[in-house]
Parts: sequence; C-alpha cells; structure tokens
Amino acid sequence: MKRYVLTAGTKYVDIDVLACAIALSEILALDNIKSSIFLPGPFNGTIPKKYYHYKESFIDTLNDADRYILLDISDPNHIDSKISVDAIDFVFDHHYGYEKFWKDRLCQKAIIEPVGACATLIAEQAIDSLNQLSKDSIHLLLLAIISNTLCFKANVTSDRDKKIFDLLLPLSCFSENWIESYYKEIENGFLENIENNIKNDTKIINNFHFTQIELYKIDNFLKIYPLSSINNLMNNLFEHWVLSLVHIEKNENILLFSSVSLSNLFQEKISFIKKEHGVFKTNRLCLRKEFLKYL
Ligand SMILES: [Mn+2]
Repeated sequence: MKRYVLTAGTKYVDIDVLACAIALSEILALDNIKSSIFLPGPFNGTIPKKYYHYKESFIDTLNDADRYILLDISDPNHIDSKISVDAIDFVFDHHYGYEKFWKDRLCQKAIIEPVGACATLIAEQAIDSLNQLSKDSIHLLLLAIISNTLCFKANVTSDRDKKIFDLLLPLSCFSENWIESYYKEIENGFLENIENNIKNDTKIINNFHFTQIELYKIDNFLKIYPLSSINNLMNNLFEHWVLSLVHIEKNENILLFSSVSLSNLFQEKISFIKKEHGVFKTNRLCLRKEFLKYL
C-alpha cells in the first residue's frame, strides 16, 4: 500500500524538522492520510530531551512504493541516497537555492518560501484546525518558530511566522518564561557534550566548517568557555572554521575564525561586522543561513 514518508536532510534533526514532521503527520491524519516519519540523523542540541521519545516511532526501512514529503530541506544532495527525486511528491522548505528545481517538477506542491521557520509553512496547511493538533505539536511548532527566528529578531522573520505564533500560543500550555527556559535547557544540554554537539550542528561551507551556537544569555557560557578556550576547542575539531555565537538578548553575534583569511573574507563581504576590543561582532542578530547569502 502506498504511504507517505516524511523526511528531511540526513545530517541531523533540529527542532524545526521535528516540529514539521510531528505536526504534519497529525495534519495528514486529520484527513485520514497515513504517514510515517524517516529521520535517520541524530537529534541536535535544539531539541529538548522530553521530545526524544519520538525517535522510537520513526521508521528505519523504506519501501520501493513509498512517496516522500521533504521537510525543511530542498537541496537534493542532502537527502538520503535511497530516496529518488522522482519519488518526492511534496517539498516544504525555507532555504534558498532549489526553488526552480522543485517548482519545475512539482508546481504548487513545492512550497519553498522565505519564512523564518519551516514550521510556519506546515502550520499554515492547517490554519483552521490548529486546535485539533496535540499539545506536543503546538509546543514544537512554537519552539521551532522561536528558535528559527531567534525570538523574531533574525532578519528571516516574516509576518507569517508572527501570525502563526499568535494563533498557536493561546493553544499551548506554556508557562510565563517558556522562551528563556527553553534556551536555558538547550544551553545546559549543549554544554554537557559540547564537542559532539558542535560536530552535529556544523555545516561545511566551501572550504570551512561553519558552527552556530545560539544563546539567550551569554554570561554563563563564557564563564565555562572563555573565548580563548573555545578557540582551542574548535581548533581541535576542525582545520578551517568559523564559529558564530548568537547572543539573542543583546541582539548581536560574536564571530571567531580559524584564520585571518577567513575573518578578512567575512569582513570584506559583510558590512555589519565590526571589530571591538579584538573581538568580531555584528550589530544585529544574524543566522548562519543569512551569512551565507553574503559570502
Ligand atoms: Mn528550518
């Protein structure tokens, strides 16, 4: 029997991917459409531990007759090699670069749009029935929107993210400080196994590794890892690297580089990077995928 398999990139699963997969499987079920979730990558540090049990419900084998829905990814090179492009029926994504590739193949079944979170595109599919989603789905969608838009401070934020957020929040059971609590939990988890977490959330761009660490408040992190020690840690992991510490509360990024040629490259291409007391900073929050647009 034909089934839909919800899947994403193979490298890792972040909060946006998990939110999209859990919520979309529920949305499809509302229409009596069966689906399974295939997410072979490890969960990265953006997912709170209480959602780890969802892994147990994921499938790990694929059938020849499976049809696929891509979530939070549209680069065909990052899909599991067992999945053929011809078996993909829908794409939901908010990354740049492969819009035309998919629109040519799938027309309106390729929903690739510049919103802050892919979770927003999924929630829009059920905009009149959001109240029928489980509390976990509601919470995951909210966390994904907050995480992907850096609390609506990132440039990628759109009014569509805010609209969905405003519809979802009253349906949640979150307590008052949920955003700060989320980031605190993420930070603690990140620090527990920092080397692995960095490896799981690093993208290879051209000839360097690009790591992003998101922190609501930065003080605790810098107490444990002063910039000099984080420099050593990165040098042990990668040869050529860029580290972006996203400091949400202060609305800036701190950037560290493995070499002068990389810091020069960033400074040449990105006008809002300034050097302050020997430290490279941005004067507004910037996500990794935004930096890439400038390079
Ligand atoms: Mn995303």
